Amino acid sequence: MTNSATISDVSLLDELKQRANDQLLKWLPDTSKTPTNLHQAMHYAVTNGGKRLRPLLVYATGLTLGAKLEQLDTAAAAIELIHCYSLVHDDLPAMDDDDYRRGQPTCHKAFDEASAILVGDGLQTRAFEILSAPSAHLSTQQQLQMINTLATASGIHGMVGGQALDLNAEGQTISLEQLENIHHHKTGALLTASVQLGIIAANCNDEFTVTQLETFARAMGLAFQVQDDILDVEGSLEALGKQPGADASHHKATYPSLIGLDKSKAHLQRLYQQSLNALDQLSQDTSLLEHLCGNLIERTS
Ligand code: GRG
Repeated sequence: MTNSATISDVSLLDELKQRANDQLLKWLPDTSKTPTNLHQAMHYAVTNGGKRLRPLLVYATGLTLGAKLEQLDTAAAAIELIHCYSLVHDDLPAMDDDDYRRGQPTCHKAFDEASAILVGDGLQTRAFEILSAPSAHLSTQQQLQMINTLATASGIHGMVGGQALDLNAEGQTISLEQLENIHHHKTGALLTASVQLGIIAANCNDEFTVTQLETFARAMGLAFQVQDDILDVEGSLEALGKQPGADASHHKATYPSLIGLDKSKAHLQRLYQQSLNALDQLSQDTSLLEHLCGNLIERTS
């Protein structure tokens, strides 16, 4: 493993988060080179905190299946670049119009709107640039599969499509089924892609293993969103790094608004169990993925 931690050691997650941060710094543009304002804004949008959940899922899945860290590095960085771009664009006045993200002014507040749009564009294209660059650790077939997986999950069939559904639903009465569909696209697709990137890096073609991991990812992705909705009701400004109550003020349908807080919490526990059950079926040591999933359910930010 990285230093001394083994796959069942919780401290490995801290080491992997550090590795993800190092990778991101490696691929971000030089802030002393022109256009310096764009490069500085890109740094700001990526290095302003963040749990690095998606890179951690890439590393944890890959390591569980026997991949080497070097085979996971570009995928881990690329998916976080996509996630950071989505947050910058989501915070823009034309979308959620948020002033704070990760406890600091949003990118368009710290810089300006035009810069924030370009930051998102620059981060997104950089993700595919690094995934497609010549690699000493991945075959071209693996690279192509990774690019296809990330593009599909982040584009119209995934996150971008989900964001459109979400914007269309503002102020509307929607069913629980419609809400789940929005979340599977808007946030679930990228979380599932994180697991799929780890599977590709490990060259795992075992159908049963892939199905169980995708079942895990789907349940965990939804659990992540239910927890996000609960935090928007019960979370604090300090822990969240943004104002709670944003969903209600945007008249957004959420789990608490549709089924109430208690039922939302019970639903979260059910989804957590489903994700653990899927991992339980696997012959590999899945303790790293279990730790990560547990952290996610208990998160306060
Ligand atoms: C603008 C195309 C486009 C898409 C935006 C994901 C998304 C789509 C918007 C984010 C809106 C939001 C707050 C959704 C709730 C779930 C979520 C993605 C929370 C933020 O992710 P974390 O908790 O963030 O992983 P950190 O800051 O830890 O990286």
